Amino acid sequence: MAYDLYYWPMIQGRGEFIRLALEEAGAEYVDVGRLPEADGGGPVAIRAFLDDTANAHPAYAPPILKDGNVIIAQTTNILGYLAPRIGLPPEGERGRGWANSLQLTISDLVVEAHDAHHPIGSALYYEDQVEEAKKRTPIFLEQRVPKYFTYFADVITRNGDSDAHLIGNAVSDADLSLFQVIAGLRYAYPVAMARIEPDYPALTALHGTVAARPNVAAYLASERRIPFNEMGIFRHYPELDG
Ligand SMILES: N[C@@H](CCC(=O)N[C@@H](CS)C(=O)NCC(=O)O)C(=O)O
Repeated sequence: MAYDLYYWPMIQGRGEFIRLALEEAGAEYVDVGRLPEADGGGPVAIRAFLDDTANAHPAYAPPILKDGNVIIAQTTNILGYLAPRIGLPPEGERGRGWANSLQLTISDLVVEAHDAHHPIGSALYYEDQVEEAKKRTPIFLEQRVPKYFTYFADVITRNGDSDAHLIGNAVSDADLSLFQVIAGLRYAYPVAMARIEPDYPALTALHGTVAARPNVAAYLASERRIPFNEMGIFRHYPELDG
């Protein structure tokens, strides 16, 4: 039976971490929000799912995964549930605990990436907080990104795999998520990333390893991959780059 992914259809957002895992594994899934409204999709379907009072385990926010009558929310939680079921490593309690630690750290970085352009409030327009974003983004790029990158590059080095995986010698859900963050930061900050990334060749190698996976490459080239845009987590505002 196909998994149902409930996520906003106009952005990659946090739904992309789930899409990438499902795509790499070749798992069958329905991206409910991207179906036409006439077929039960669109943002209306996501809203209706969130508001469904019959749901005993209501989710606070998308992404949400439905597997039969199992409903799971929170990106890292979803990936922890999905990975062993769709054949993504690592296996076992110890391995999954490590993967989840990495996913939660990636998720912290994702929050900071979002808050760099929305430092005052996510419900406000970017235009209403540009001046604050201009103060926060240099700190994000000069202090926080290098600190996270140093950490992840160290994890790759300690893992010791020549293809730059975070865990073991095969692509895990953690690799897929870190790939997405690197891709997002490259989109949002081409100038700054051209300066920062060369200090972290292990991360460039991980990005290349994941992008070359046949299922990932096919997905990235397909219409299923929503282009980055200025509604998502990683937004390109030239005045914040550099
Ligand atoms: N910690 C949650 C965050 C979920 C989240 O913030 N979802 C966003 C879209 S990416 C949303 O719709 N948020 C609505 C809100 O926070 O009010 C996760 O990792 O899944």
